[in-house]
Amino acid sequence: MIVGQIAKGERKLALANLGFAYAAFLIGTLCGLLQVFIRNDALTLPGWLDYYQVLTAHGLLLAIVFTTFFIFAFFQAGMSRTLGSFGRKVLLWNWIGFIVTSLGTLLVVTMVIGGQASVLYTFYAPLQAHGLFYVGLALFVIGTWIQGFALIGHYRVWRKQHKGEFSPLFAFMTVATLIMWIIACLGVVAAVLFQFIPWAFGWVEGINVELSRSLFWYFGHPLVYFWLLPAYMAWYVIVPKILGTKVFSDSLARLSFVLFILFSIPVGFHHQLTEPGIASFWKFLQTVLTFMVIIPSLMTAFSMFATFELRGRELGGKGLFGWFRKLPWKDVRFTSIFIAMAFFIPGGAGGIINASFQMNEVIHNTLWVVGHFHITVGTPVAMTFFGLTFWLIPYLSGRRLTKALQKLAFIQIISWSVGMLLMSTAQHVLGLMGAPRRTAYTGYAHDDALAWFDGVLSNHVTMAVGGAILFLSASLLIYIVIQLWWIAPKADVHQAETFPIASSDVSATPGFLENWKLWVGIAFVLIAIAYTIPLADLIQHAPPGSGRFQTW
Ligand code: HAS
Repeated sequence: MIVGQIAKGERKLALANLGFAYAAFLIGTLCGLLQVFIRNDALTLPGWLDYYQVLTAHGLLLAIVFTTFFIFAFFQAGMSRTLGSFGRKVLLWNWIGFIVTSLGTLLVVTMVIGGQASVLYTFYAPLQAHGLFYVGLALFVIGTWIQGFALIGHYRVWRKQHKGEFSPLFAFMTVATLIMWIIACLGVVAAVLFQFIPWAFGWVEGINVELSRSLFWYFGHPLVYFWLLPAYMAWYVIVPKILGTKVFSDSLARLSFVLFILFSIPVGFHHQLTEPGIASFWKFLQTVLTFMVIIPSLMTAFSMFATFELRGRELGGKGLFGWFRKLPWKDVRFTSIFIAMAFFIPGGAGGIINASFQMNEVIHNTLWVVGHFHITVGTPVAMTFFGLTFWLIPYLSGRRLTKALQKLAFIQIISWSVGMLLMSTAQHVLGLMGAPRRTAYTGYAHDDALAWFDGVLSNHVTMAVGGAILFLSASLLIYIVIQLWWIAPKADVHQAETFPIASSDVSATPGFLENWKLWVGIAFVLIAIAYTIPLADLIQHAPPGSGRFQTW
């Protein structure tokens, strides 16, 4: 086996996850293309296909399926690379988890395509999907838990064999992300098992709508960090290696992940600031905690700037910004991720606006929010995953990113950036003017409303042009993936792609950062403070449960 390569079992497993991820990506982006044209009034769907069906498929396939399968591929390959080969048991449980996750996904997608579940990815009650849609969701989560626990098991074995040592940064970050994911899913599992399934199968008559939404958002906000943290792992651990340097600060990196475990969960009410049934005090408390979860992202930004500047100066960059020119711009593995980071500056600033109580009144339920998530999950996260794809697939398939493919990769990331810039800017501006989200184009009969769409950027055409460029870019990416997987030339020993992991100096890292019991304990205390009373209120003072609505 080539040095730094991982065992065949893990390679197959990671590739299986990637295959699922990119199949979902292709269908999901096609749904996105349909949507922008429908909203632009340029396309009318045939009677058997509904706008909300397409929107549900788009959100689920891209935000949930593409991300989750990609993340597990990255974790499995990286854990095997940094902690050593999986034992038989770990590998088997990972496969079982993968199969359960896939079965759940197929069930969910079948229900959506069959027109039984046009409830969007937030599946808000009282919209009601077929019971099997919720069963599929439960299987999906259980499958990820199985894979997650198998990876944590691998880490535990390593720690037993390496008493007193810090785990490699990649493994530490994987475990932190999985811990957050497992705690976060408790909310959605409770809602699906105890509320949605009994209600959808007709075992109980009504559903407590506000409770189900609160349990969803208990999960829904950390969900966005489940997407973000693997991207941060690439920024902290992979990017410095590509630059030829080490991690800026091991303790800063570990602390930022610990802060995500603590503060990413007790903040879900910032998605419900306009909803009744939750007292203002609890909304305020969770808004304050939301501002706490911004801190680890600011620490990450600081760490990235420091890495770039220090390395650029080492390479001879002079003056205030001379270091900038010394960065490896011709390497698509770096440039893709840099662009991803740059998009997160307005993306993160938008998040801070959303979280600000009064400003949320202006943007809530408007296209602004759609713009926001396209420049958070849709670019910083997705484009980091593209950047990883350019070396991860060759690493797993034993092929090479040739010069010609690298050129195509550049076209792909640039077209994605242009498409996203056009589309998300139009969405932000239209949202500020009041254009609603989660609706098909309604014709906007009123003159004042029609005037929103006269601006250069504030019109649905810009959005549609952006969406079309994005779809072309997505198709190009699929072409590159196919090439790297099956067609590009095989790499010999000298050309073989490596899994780039930067070295990280742990000499000043305090031991308590790897004390999981401490962090999980504090996380549960914060969750109890933020959620016990408001959830108890929602249960105790519940209105009569709502009946079922199917609007499609
Ligand atoms: Fe958000 C709604 C608040 C981050 C995703 N968010 C959403 C929804 C999604 C989403 C999907 O408070 C819609 C949900 C739905 O369907 O209803 N969001 C925040 C806050 C943050 C935040 C405070 N969101 C994200 C991330 C997401 C994501 C990350 C996906 C991955 N969000 C909200 C709120 C709502 C919301 C409200 C509800 C709105 C409503 O009313 O419906 C923070 O985590 C952001 C902190 C980030 C920063 C940026 C740091 C910058 C970095 C880059 C450094 C760059 C470098 C490159 C080094 C402070 C790390 C240098 C380059 C140069 C060119 C110089």
